[in-house]
Amino acid sequence: MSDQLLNRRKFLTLAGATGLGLGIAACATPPVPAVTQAAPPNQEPDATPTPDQAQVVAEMDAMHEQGVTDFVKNLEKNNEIFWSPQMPFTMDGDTKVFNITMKPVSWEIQPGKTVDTYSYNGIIPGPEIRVTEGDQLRFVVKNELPESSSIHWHGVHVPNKMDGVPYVTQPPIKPGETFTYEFPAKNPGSHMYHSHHNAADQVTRGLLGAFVIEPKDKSTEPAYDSDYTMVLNDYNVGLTINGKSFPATGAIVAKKGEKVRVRFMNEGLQIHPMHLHGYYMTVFSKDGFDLPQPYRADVLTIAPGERYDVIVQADEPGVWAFHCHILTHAESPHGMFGMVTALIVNET
Ligand SMILES: [Cu+2]
Repeated sequence: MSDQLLNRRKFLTLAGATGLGLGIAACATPPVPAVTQAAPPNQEPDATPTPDQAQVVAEMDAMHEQGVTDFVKNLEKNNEIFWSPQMPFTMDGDTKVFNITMKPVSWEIQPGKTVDTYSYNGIIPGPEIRVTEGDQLRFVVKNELPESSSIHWHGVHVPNKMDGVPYVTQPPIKPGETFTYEFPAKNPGSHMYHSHHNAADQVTRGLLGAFVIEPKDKSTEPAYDSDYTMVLNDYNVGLTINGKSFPATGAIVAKKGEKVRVRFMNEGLQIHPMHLHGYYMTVFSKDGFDLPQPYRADVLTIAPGERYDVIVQADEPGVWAFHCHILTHAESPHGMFGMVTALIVNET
């Protein structure tokens, strides 16, 4: 995908051509100059800022600009980790064997903001599990955390004793212990895996990841050229997409005409209405089940635990903001932050 990445100059050209800077400025809350004296009737009050107010405006705008500049400057580097790698496996006969270690990690959410937290195999989200319907799967799960845990395969149809809920279907995996899960990949779709022990804390600390079962017969799905997963989170590691907060987020980079598939997954504690500027998303699947009738939306609200699959037909070149529309999750007087990314559509 790196050959699709914009270099900085191209991005800036696009940003200028598409009014990215103007769009962002328009989203900010401009400081309202104080009216010190009532204007005569039917006359506009004098909105000319005083020198002090102009200084405030300049400082606020500079902070907004800095965020976008950092996002652009680091986009290529950020994209290398923003889009989760797939979890490697080995074969034991016909069984795909995955090793998952639950362990502490020092995780950088954005430059200058690093948290000591939990992970699967050292990254947040954990590596994406991607298998094919009908595969036989084994997960060898080792606990190197200072507390017990378990893994629940959210949305995946498993035998009851593999469901990963301590004291309901298994004992907790205590520190230092290993537990093995084994089941076939039965139902295709966009699913998740996460802790089901002290979950409000553990999941939002980073014990979460995507679990995609591709259908054996791909003709059952809409056509697409590229496939991106966005895991949303909002508590212990903050307002993040794929474990990162703007401007440390990456972006979808597409060629004009490309059909982009996006899989939204909410592992947080709040709803997140994800809004794509300039486009509509064709929503065709919820929780791994194809909808009887796809529908179009430019804001798609994803509740905790939900997954949605959409297709975006990338026809209009430019840099398009793509963010949670709870605005306290996306923009402050200091500029954009948190759950903000972009769809970047190149001419070629
Ligand atoms: Cu949100």
